[in-house]
Amino acid sequence: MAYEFIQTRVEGDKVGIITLNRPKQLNALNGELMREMGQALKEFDGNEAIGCMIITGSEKAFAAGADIGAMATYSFADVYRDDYITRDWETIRSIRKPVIAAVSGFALGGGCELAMMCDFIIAADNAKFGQPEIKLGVIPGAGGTQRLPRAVGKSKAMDMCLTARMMDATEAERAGLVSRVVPLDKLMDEALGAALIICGFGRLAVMAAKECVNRAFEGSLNDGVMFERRLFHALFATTDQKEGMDAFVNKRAAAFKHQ
Ligand code: CO8
Repeated sequence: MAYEFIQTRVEGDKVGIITLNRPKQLNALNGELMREMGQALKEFDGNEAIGCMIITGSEKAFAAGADIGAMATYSFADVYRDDYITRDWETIRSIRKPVIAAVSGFALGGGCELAMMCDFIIAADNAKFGQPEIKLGVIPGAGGTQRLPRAVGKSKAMDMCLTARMMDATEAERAGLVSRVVPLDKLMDEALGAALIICGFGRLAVMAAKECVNRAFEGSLNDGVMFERRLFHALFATTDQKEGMDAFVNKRAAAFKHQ
């Protein structure tokens, strides 16, 4: 299957690898990319030969967030009526085989959220994680306000969401956001090694372990994510969202009016 915004390949006949492929936009996540990723994940999940998947980006960016240019002019009515952006982001949650995020470079906004939707994160030493949506006059919209506190605790999650600061790989490992940090040139070897170990175990036990850990992690997450989505969509009714995103697109500082 040929995709426009992702590349797929199979390693060792059993590990499905999805590489985000919008390098000029630092792998900014648009609707079509997320649709393609959902399709690729579902195909690997349904392929008897595949035992584990890896999602990765480029050296500079896993993904620098949802595509701000695409979102900049949307109204509340647009995003709420069409469940815009959020629609195709949920596919990954229905995947039953393990999905590893191999993160190098920026994992910001929706990019950080995508990494957190994977089962675990292996980071290169140049990885940077952040939820900078507040700078755009919005908030995380794909589970960031729910998964980040569960991963790193309330204080650090508040710090990240309210100040928009980035966390480097060392801090991310210390805080429990990522499971391992490796030198950049070893990232894919490390992720592939972990995936092949998983593939060597019984498929049913692997799926059951994933399901159970998620059960522990996701109690009442649905409510949290729905709540977050309504507020994320509602922020498209504000002047500050238009200002924040227009400022980014036009490469100028935002002047928020708090309305
Ligand atoms: N969207 C669109 N384009 C982007 C994005 C983005 N998120 N990030 C970078 N780009 C583009 C830039 O516009 C630039 O394009 P061009 O070359 O045409 O000017 C190109 O990528 C390279 O970027 P920079 O020149 O800015 O590269 P730098 O190395 O100077 O900076 C940064 C890298 C720090 C990553 C910077 O690009 C940046 O701050 N990007 C935006 C990060 C951000 O705010 N992310 C959050 C986006 S909002 C979001 O993710 C909401 C999630 C909601 C999900 C809801 C779904 C359910």
